[in-house]
Amino acid sequence: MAATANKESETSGQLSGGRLVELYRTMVLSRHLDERVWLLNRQGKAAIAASAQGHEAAQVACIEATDPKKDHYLIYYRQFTAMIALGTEPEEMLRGFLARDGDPMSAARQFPLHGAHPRVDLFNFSNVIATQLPQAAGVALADKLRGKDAVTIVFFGDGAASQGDTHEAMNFAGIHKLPVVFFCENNRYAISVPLSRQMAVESIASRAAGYGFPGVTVDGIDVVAVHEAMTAAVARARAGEGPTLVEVQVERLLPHTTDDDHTRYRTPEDIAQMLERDPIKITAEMLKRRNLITEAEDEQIHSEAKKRVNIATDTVDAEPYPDVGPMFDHVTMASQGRS
Ligand SMILES: Cc1ncc(C[n+]2csc(CCOP(=O)(O)OP(=O)(O)O)c2C)c(N)n1
Ligand SMILES: [Mg+2]
Repeated sequence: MAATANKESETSGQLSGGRLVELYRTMVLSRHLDERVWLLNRQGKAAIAASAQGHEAAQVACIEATDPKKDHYLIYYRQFTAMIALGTEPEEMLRGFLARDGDPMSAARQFPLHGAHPRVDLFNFSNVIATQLPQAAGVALADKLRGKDAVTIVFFGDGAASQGDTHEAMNFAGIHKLPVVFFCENNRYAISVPLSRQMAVESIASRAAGYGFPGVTVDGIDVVAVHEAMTAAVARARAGEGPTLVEVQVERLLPHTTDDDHTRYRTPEDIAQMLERDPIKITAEMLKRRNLITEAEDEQIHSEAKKRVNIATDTVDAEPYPDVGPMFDHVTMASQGRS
């Protein structure tokens, strides 16, 4: 084992060296768990998955800038890393993918990872894109009316940015100066549709001007930059100054879902360039350059994550499927006595 690096004591923005390493640890756990889910899909055990590979740095830095004890989070289907950063255990994630009874989000009755997770304050969400944005404006309005010290963070993609719901939510939030941060993970694709076919403007952030609040574009593979932008946006919302649109430029390293093949619509050059922007690789290099971890410590972080994922997989794989009996519990038709 190589010698322990001479730790850098300086902070990056408000992030200490120690916190940066912890964020990287979460990113690596997310990556290994995400890879495992894709393997489980190929084994016929997990029905479908959308990956956060390429979005890890942005998500972990976003959550780090918030206060999970006070704030609210409305996610969509690609927030695998954010869910872990908020305290969702690997077993809980896998129970959804492997349709086990103990799935905390929907008791295995929905798409994997869909539903609500009250313990980590995740709202129920829809697979219908952009529906979470007006809901987030509503949550922020309720907090404002009640005088609560809470910020709502709503996650959405570049494709969702073109939906009417997004306009309505931002317009309303701008008018009422709501304590909400619109966090757009721009991976340049909405399934197979590239950004150039989704919008005629340079950036998603530029649209914020039309709603009367600031918009910023940040490199989403840079943990420090995303954290800084989110810290400013959250502070603005907490101070009663209103919303901010934070657009993070990320890469979708894998196809849209396990059902997709992106080599049918992305060029080999596009794929090669995107792979250069893998946030795990970039963050590891940054931590080593700053003497925050050694090569051996990096290997250890990876092996601990793999071990954690193996334990979670073995545990959940041995658990029972839900009984058929309560299948219609909580379903309106059944409760109305109709079959
Ligand atoms: C209203 C609506 N239209 C179409 C779809 C089908 N659909 C599912 S995901 C998706 C792409 C979303 O892209 P983006 O918002 O960029 O998020 P990403 O998957 O890239 O993270 C589409 C069009 C949907 N779920 N809901
Ligand atoms: Mg997208």
